[in-house]
Amino acid sequence: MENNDQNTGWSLLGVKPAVDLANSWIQGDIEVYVESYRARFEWPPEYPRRFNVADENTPWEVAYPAYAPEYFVAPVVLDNDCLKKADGWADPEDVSQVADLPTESFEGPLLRDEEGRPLNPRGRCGMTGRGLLGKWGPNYAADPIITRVNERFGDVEMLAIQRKDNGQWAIPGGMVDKGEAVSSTLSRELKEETGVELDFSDAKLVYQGFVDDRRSTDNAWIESTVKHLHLVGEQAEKLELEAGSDALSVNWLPLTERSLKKLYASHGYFVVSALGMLYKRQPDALPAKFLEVLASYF
Ligand code: RP5
Repeated sequence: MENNDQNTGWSLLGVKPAVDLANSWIQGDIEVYVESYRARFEWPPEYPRRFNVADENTPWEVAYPAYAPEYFVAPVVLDNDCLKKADGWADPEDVSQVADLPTESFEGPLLRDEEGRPLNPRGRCGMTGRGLLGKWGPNYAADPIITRVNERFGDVEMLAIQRKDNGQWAIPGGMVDKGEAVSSTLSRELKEETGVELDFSDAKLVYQGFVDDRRSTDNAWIESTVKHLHLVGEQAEKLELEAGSDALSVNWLPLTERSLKKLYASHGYFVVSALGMLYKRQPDALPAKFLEVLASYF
């Protein structure tokens, strides 16, 4: 007999265990956690080498007397100290001078070290200081995910930028400016990086929390609000794309197992989550063959 489960739409898949896993995850039975991997094993070229932290030594609760990470704050961060420069976007280097140092983030209450510096909720990263990040503690970002189905090829695509800093494809997200509402950041970043103007009032919330970004340190990291808009029909066709100053290029990126896994930071996970949520709300919004791609992410 043919292996076709008409009711679920998983019939073309031939990778049952992964599909079962994906299905359970889409139904909300499995919680996926964004772990720190890039935050421990990757870093931008201007960073010193990270201290190598094994999985079991990552949590702050685990005593690790041999831990001796380097302290690093990039010169561009020191040059943008808001107490020294009128339009500076960075906190002062002396953490005790930060007026509104957060005590909690999307990840919950924050620990501090003996100097009063906030501690990364995912544990040790192999480097102290702020690296390239301006804020002590959480540095808030916003990530607008825009997807569509390419009717010609039957692919699911996302509006993606190629980042200037490392050439990786990414969601066109960015940092939330001081006093800015996240909904404004989503549309501002999308416009600045892709030339596209969209209203996010109906966008679906996908995720709020830690991003596994290679700029992370023990004392500074990125947390993002991720929202999703899935475009259909003319709305998806008529957008005119223009790469902004932070992007090498902008394009509709076909989503495959490989392209999703190669996205910047935790962006692959965010996009898979957004599309899993869409599938749960509206199973016919995605071509059946795309479910294989979602399943392959696990
Ligand atoms: C990622 O870095 C976030 O998910 C967001 O996409 C991005 C913000 O940093 P910039 O693009 O402004 O460098 O961690």
